[in-house]
Amino acid sequence: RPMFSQIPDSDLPSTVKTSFKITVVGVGNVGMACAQTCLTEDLVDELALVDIQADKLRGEMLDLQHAAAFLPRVKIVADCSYAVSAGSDICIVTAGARQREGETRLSLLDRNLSLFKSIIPELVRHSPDTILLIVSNPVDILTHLSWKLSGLPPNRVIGTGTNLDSSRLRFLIADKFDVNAHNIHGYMVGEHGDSSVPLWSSLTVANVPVLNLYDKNGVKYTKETLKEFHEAVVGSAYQVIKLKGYTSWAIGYSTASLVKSLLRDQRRIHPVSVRAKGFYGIEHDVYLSLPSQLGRAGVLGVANLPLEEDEMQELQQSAKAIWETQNKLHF
Ligand code: 6V0
Repeated sequence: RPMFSQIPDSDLPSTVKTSFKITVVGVGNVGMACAQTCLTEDLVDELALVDIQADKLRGEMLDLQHAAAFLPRVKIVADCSYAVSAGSDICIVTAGARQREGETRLSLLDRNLSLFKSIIPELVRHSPDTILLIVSNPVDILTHLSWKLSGLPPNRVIGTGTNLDSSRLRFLIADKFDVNAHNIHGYMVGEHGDSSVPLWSSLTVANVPVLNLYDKNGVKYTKETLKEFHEAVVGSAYQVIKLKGYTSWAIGYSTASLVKSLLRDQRRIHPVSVRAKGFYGIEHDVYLSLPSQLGRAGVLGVANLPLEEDEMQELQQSAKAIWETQNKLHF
């Protein structure tokens, strides 16, 4: 079978741009971490910020502008009106109610639903060629909703999904083996959060399958013994929220890494939330994370990894869990 399956209806930009604009909607902890990381990584030429809190918005804009002497030259603008976002190559949406201590991502949904109805059509009206990158939770359902509301082809509506969960997993495994996380290759797929699926069968440490390795006591790693890593990943957002009230830095870096792959046409594979119907035997019309190749046109394809039977079943379960919640909504 081919390495990649193409996203249906994908469109390619006809011109090559060298100057990029991004918009960040929501200048809370997450939005500002995304904005700051994109600036630090020199990914944009113009940054627009949008929020409903006019004072906070202006304060954040000024604070970033005052870093001009330490950053590459970037035009930074902000307004409550979406006109300020016109001509964006990527719109990052972080607006929304924040997850409260102990609150599941899915229970956030109701609070974020009506908000998106006011945000997404406005973004697309001012930037018809944009790629939408959704961060707000529950990210998979809100990305699906954004796709519906936007009228854009599915390859241009992407959720940050398990890009962050996968980084958390790689960090924990790297820590265990005392190696650089870049030497850990592996993905978590499915729902961002509670029903996420770690693909242990393809996770490698310096190219050696983790399931071939032994721990310090000479005990071979198995899917069973690796379970604690998955549990730690699922619990890590709750843990950080309990400790500091919100999560921000890791999602900021995670989002900037996606922006880089998209704007710079890097064609790297990221586990991000894409329209999953038709891939890996998924029949439900849901967005969830699959290893996806990202480039200037958005999602270029979905990598066909060999999944073991139990992994495939868990992925189907994750799709079903999202579908059941999504079905209760009236879009
Ligand atoms: P926050 O600090 O409360 O910021 C939210 C911002 O959104 C505030 O500045 C609000 O004023 C603004 N806002 C609210 N309504 C609107 C609107 N209609 N239009 C424009 N702006 C609006 O929250 P925080 O930044 O901590 O989190 C934002 C979202 O990111 C939440 O939904 C989180 O659950 C989600 N996260 C998603 C992650 C992921 O991996 N996908 C990770 C972390 C947080």
